[in-house]
Amino acid sequence: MENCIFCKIIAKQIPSEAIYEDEDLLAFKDIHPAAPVHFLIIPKLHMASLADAQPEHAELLGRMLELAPKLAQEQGCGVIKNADGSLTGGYKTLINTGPDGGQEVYHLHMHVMGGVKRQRA
Ligand code: DGP
Repeated sequence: MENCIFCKIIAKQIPSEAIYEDEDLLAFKDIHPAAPVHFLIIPKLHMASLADAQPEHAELLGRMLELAPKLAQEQGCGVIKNADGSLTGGYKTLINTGPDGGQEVYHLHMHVMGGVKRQRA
């Protein structure tokens, strides 16, 4: 998609710090991190926002959700089950959608943010 900054990142016309890539998805570090670990997962298919998702995109969206915990684990903020059964670690996943949702870049993306203790939203 012309003039889409994330399509340009996918096409390697703009550099990014990629942490994962396959034929359908790309994950790269956010340029303005809001947490010690902050990366974005995007589909290579240009879709402006979650509001444009159609039933045929269900598998792609599911793959984005499936990838988040794997990459969070690799990036050092995965959920850890302790010997006593308690949990530590973890991360926040966020999809800003539309102007009132705080979306700035109109290519669907999921934020994954971790590495800091947070209050519940
Ligand atoms: P959102 O408000 O959900 O649309 O957030 C867009 C995010 O994209 C924001 O946290 C900053 C990030 N971002 C914008 N431009 C670039 C870029 O050129 N490279 C990288 N790595 N991240 C970008």
